[in-house]
Amino acid sequence: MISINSNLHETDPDLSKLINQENLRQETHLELIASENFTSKAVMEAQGSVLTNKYAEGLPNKRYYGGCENIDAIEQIAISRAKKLFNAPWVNVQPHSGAQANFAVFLALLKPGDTILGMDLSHGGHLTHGSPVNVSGKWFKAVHYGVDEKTEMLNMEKVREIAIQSQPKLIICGYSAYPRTIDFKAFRSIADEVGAYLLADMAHIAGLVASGVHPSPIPYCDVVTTTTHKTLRGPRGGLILCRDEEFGKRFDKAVFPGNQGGPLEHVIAAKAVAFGEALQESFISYSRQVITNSKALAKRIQERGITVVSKGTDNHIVLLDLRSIEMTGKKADSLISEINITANKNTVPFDPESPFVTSGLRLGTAALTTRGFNEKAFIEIADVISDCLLNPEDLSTKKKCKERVVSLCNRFPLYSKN
Ligand code: DSN
Repeated sequence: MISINSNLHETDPDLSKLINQENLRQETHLELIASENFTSKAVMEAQGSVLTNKYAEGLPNKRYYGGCENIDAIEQIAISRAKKLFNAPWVNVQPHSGAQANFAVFLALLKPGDTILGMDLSHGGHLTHGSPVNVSGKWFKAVHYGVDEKTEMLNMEKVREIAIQSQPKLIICGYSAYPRTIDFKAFRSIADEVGAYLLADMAHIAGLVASGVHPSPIPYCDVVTTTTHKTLRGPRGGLILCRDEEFGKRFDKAVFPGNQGGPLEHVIAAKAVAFGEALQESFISYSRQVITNSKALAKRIQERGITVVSKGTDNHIVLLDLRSIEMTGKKADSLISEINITANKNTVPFDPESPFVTSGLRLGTAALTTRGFNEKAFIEIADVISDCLLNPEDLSTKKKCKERVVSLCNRFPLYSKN
């Protein structure tokens, strides 16, 4: 008989088997999706705890439910650690995701029909920054800036011109496929000039910001959103930060009751664990290594004759422009998946292909750096990817590439067995 004390493999063997298979997949594949990472066992332990049973609508010590004394202490730890980590006077740790954090900001600062200015999705922006298929593009008048066609980097004078022309109420910076440093100070000056609020969505670079290896948006932006699971290496979730405590209260209301009900306190506990880990010295070394690895990967791939967007990287992202080898992102994605490498096809700036086909492949170094991969290992990964993409029809190359991937995975095991 199944009881609440039964283990998953007794209650639901099918699901248990699939989780074990996914565990094996993660161990035996090279994870290069730029938005993914591997959390610690401690983070997963907190997330898989009894905290999942508890309702706690409201904020610490201001709840709509009884029995919240432990939850309050846990959420308060998450808040204090996030404040310390990002040097932010106000934070809300409750957003279920980055998309919901962004929506809470829109709810707090905008009315339907207002103009927002963000980066074009096809140039590296995010769905929630005004894409026509997202609520941000349906309910607001979304205007976009892109990167410069020649440098494939942001041209702040061009962003300024578009801002002056469109007079947005909110300017969004922070991206999903932009490999270069973001000049938050320049964005602030444009926002001031046109009287707009400034939002940084630092989801991709949050871990790098926490470690001080990328400039922080906090001093320059009215509000900052992030996910917690990318370079920050926490559980899947969102976070809102702000430099002004009074202003921050608007976002508290927009998260709850504006946009969410009961917070996921088990996830908030896991966020607290991750923030605690990110406050350690070792996390700074980790973030530095993420960038060292990324630069090594970009350099080697370019030496092998594959174009890298903007000719390099300053963060964890390396975006390949496969037009240089007359291949689509879709084909490249499928080729590397055959040799146990996981990444994603991605548009490149001014891409002639559709978002489903694309001309790019987005790679990221955060996850494998957690596994212990150093720049030497990343040079080997660059060679394996190049061999695979440059010889798409050669079965013997494919076989050798896969053997090298297996050997790399064995050399850098993911989770210990105990
Ligand atoms: N879809 C995520 C990414 O892969 O960058 C961002 O939300």
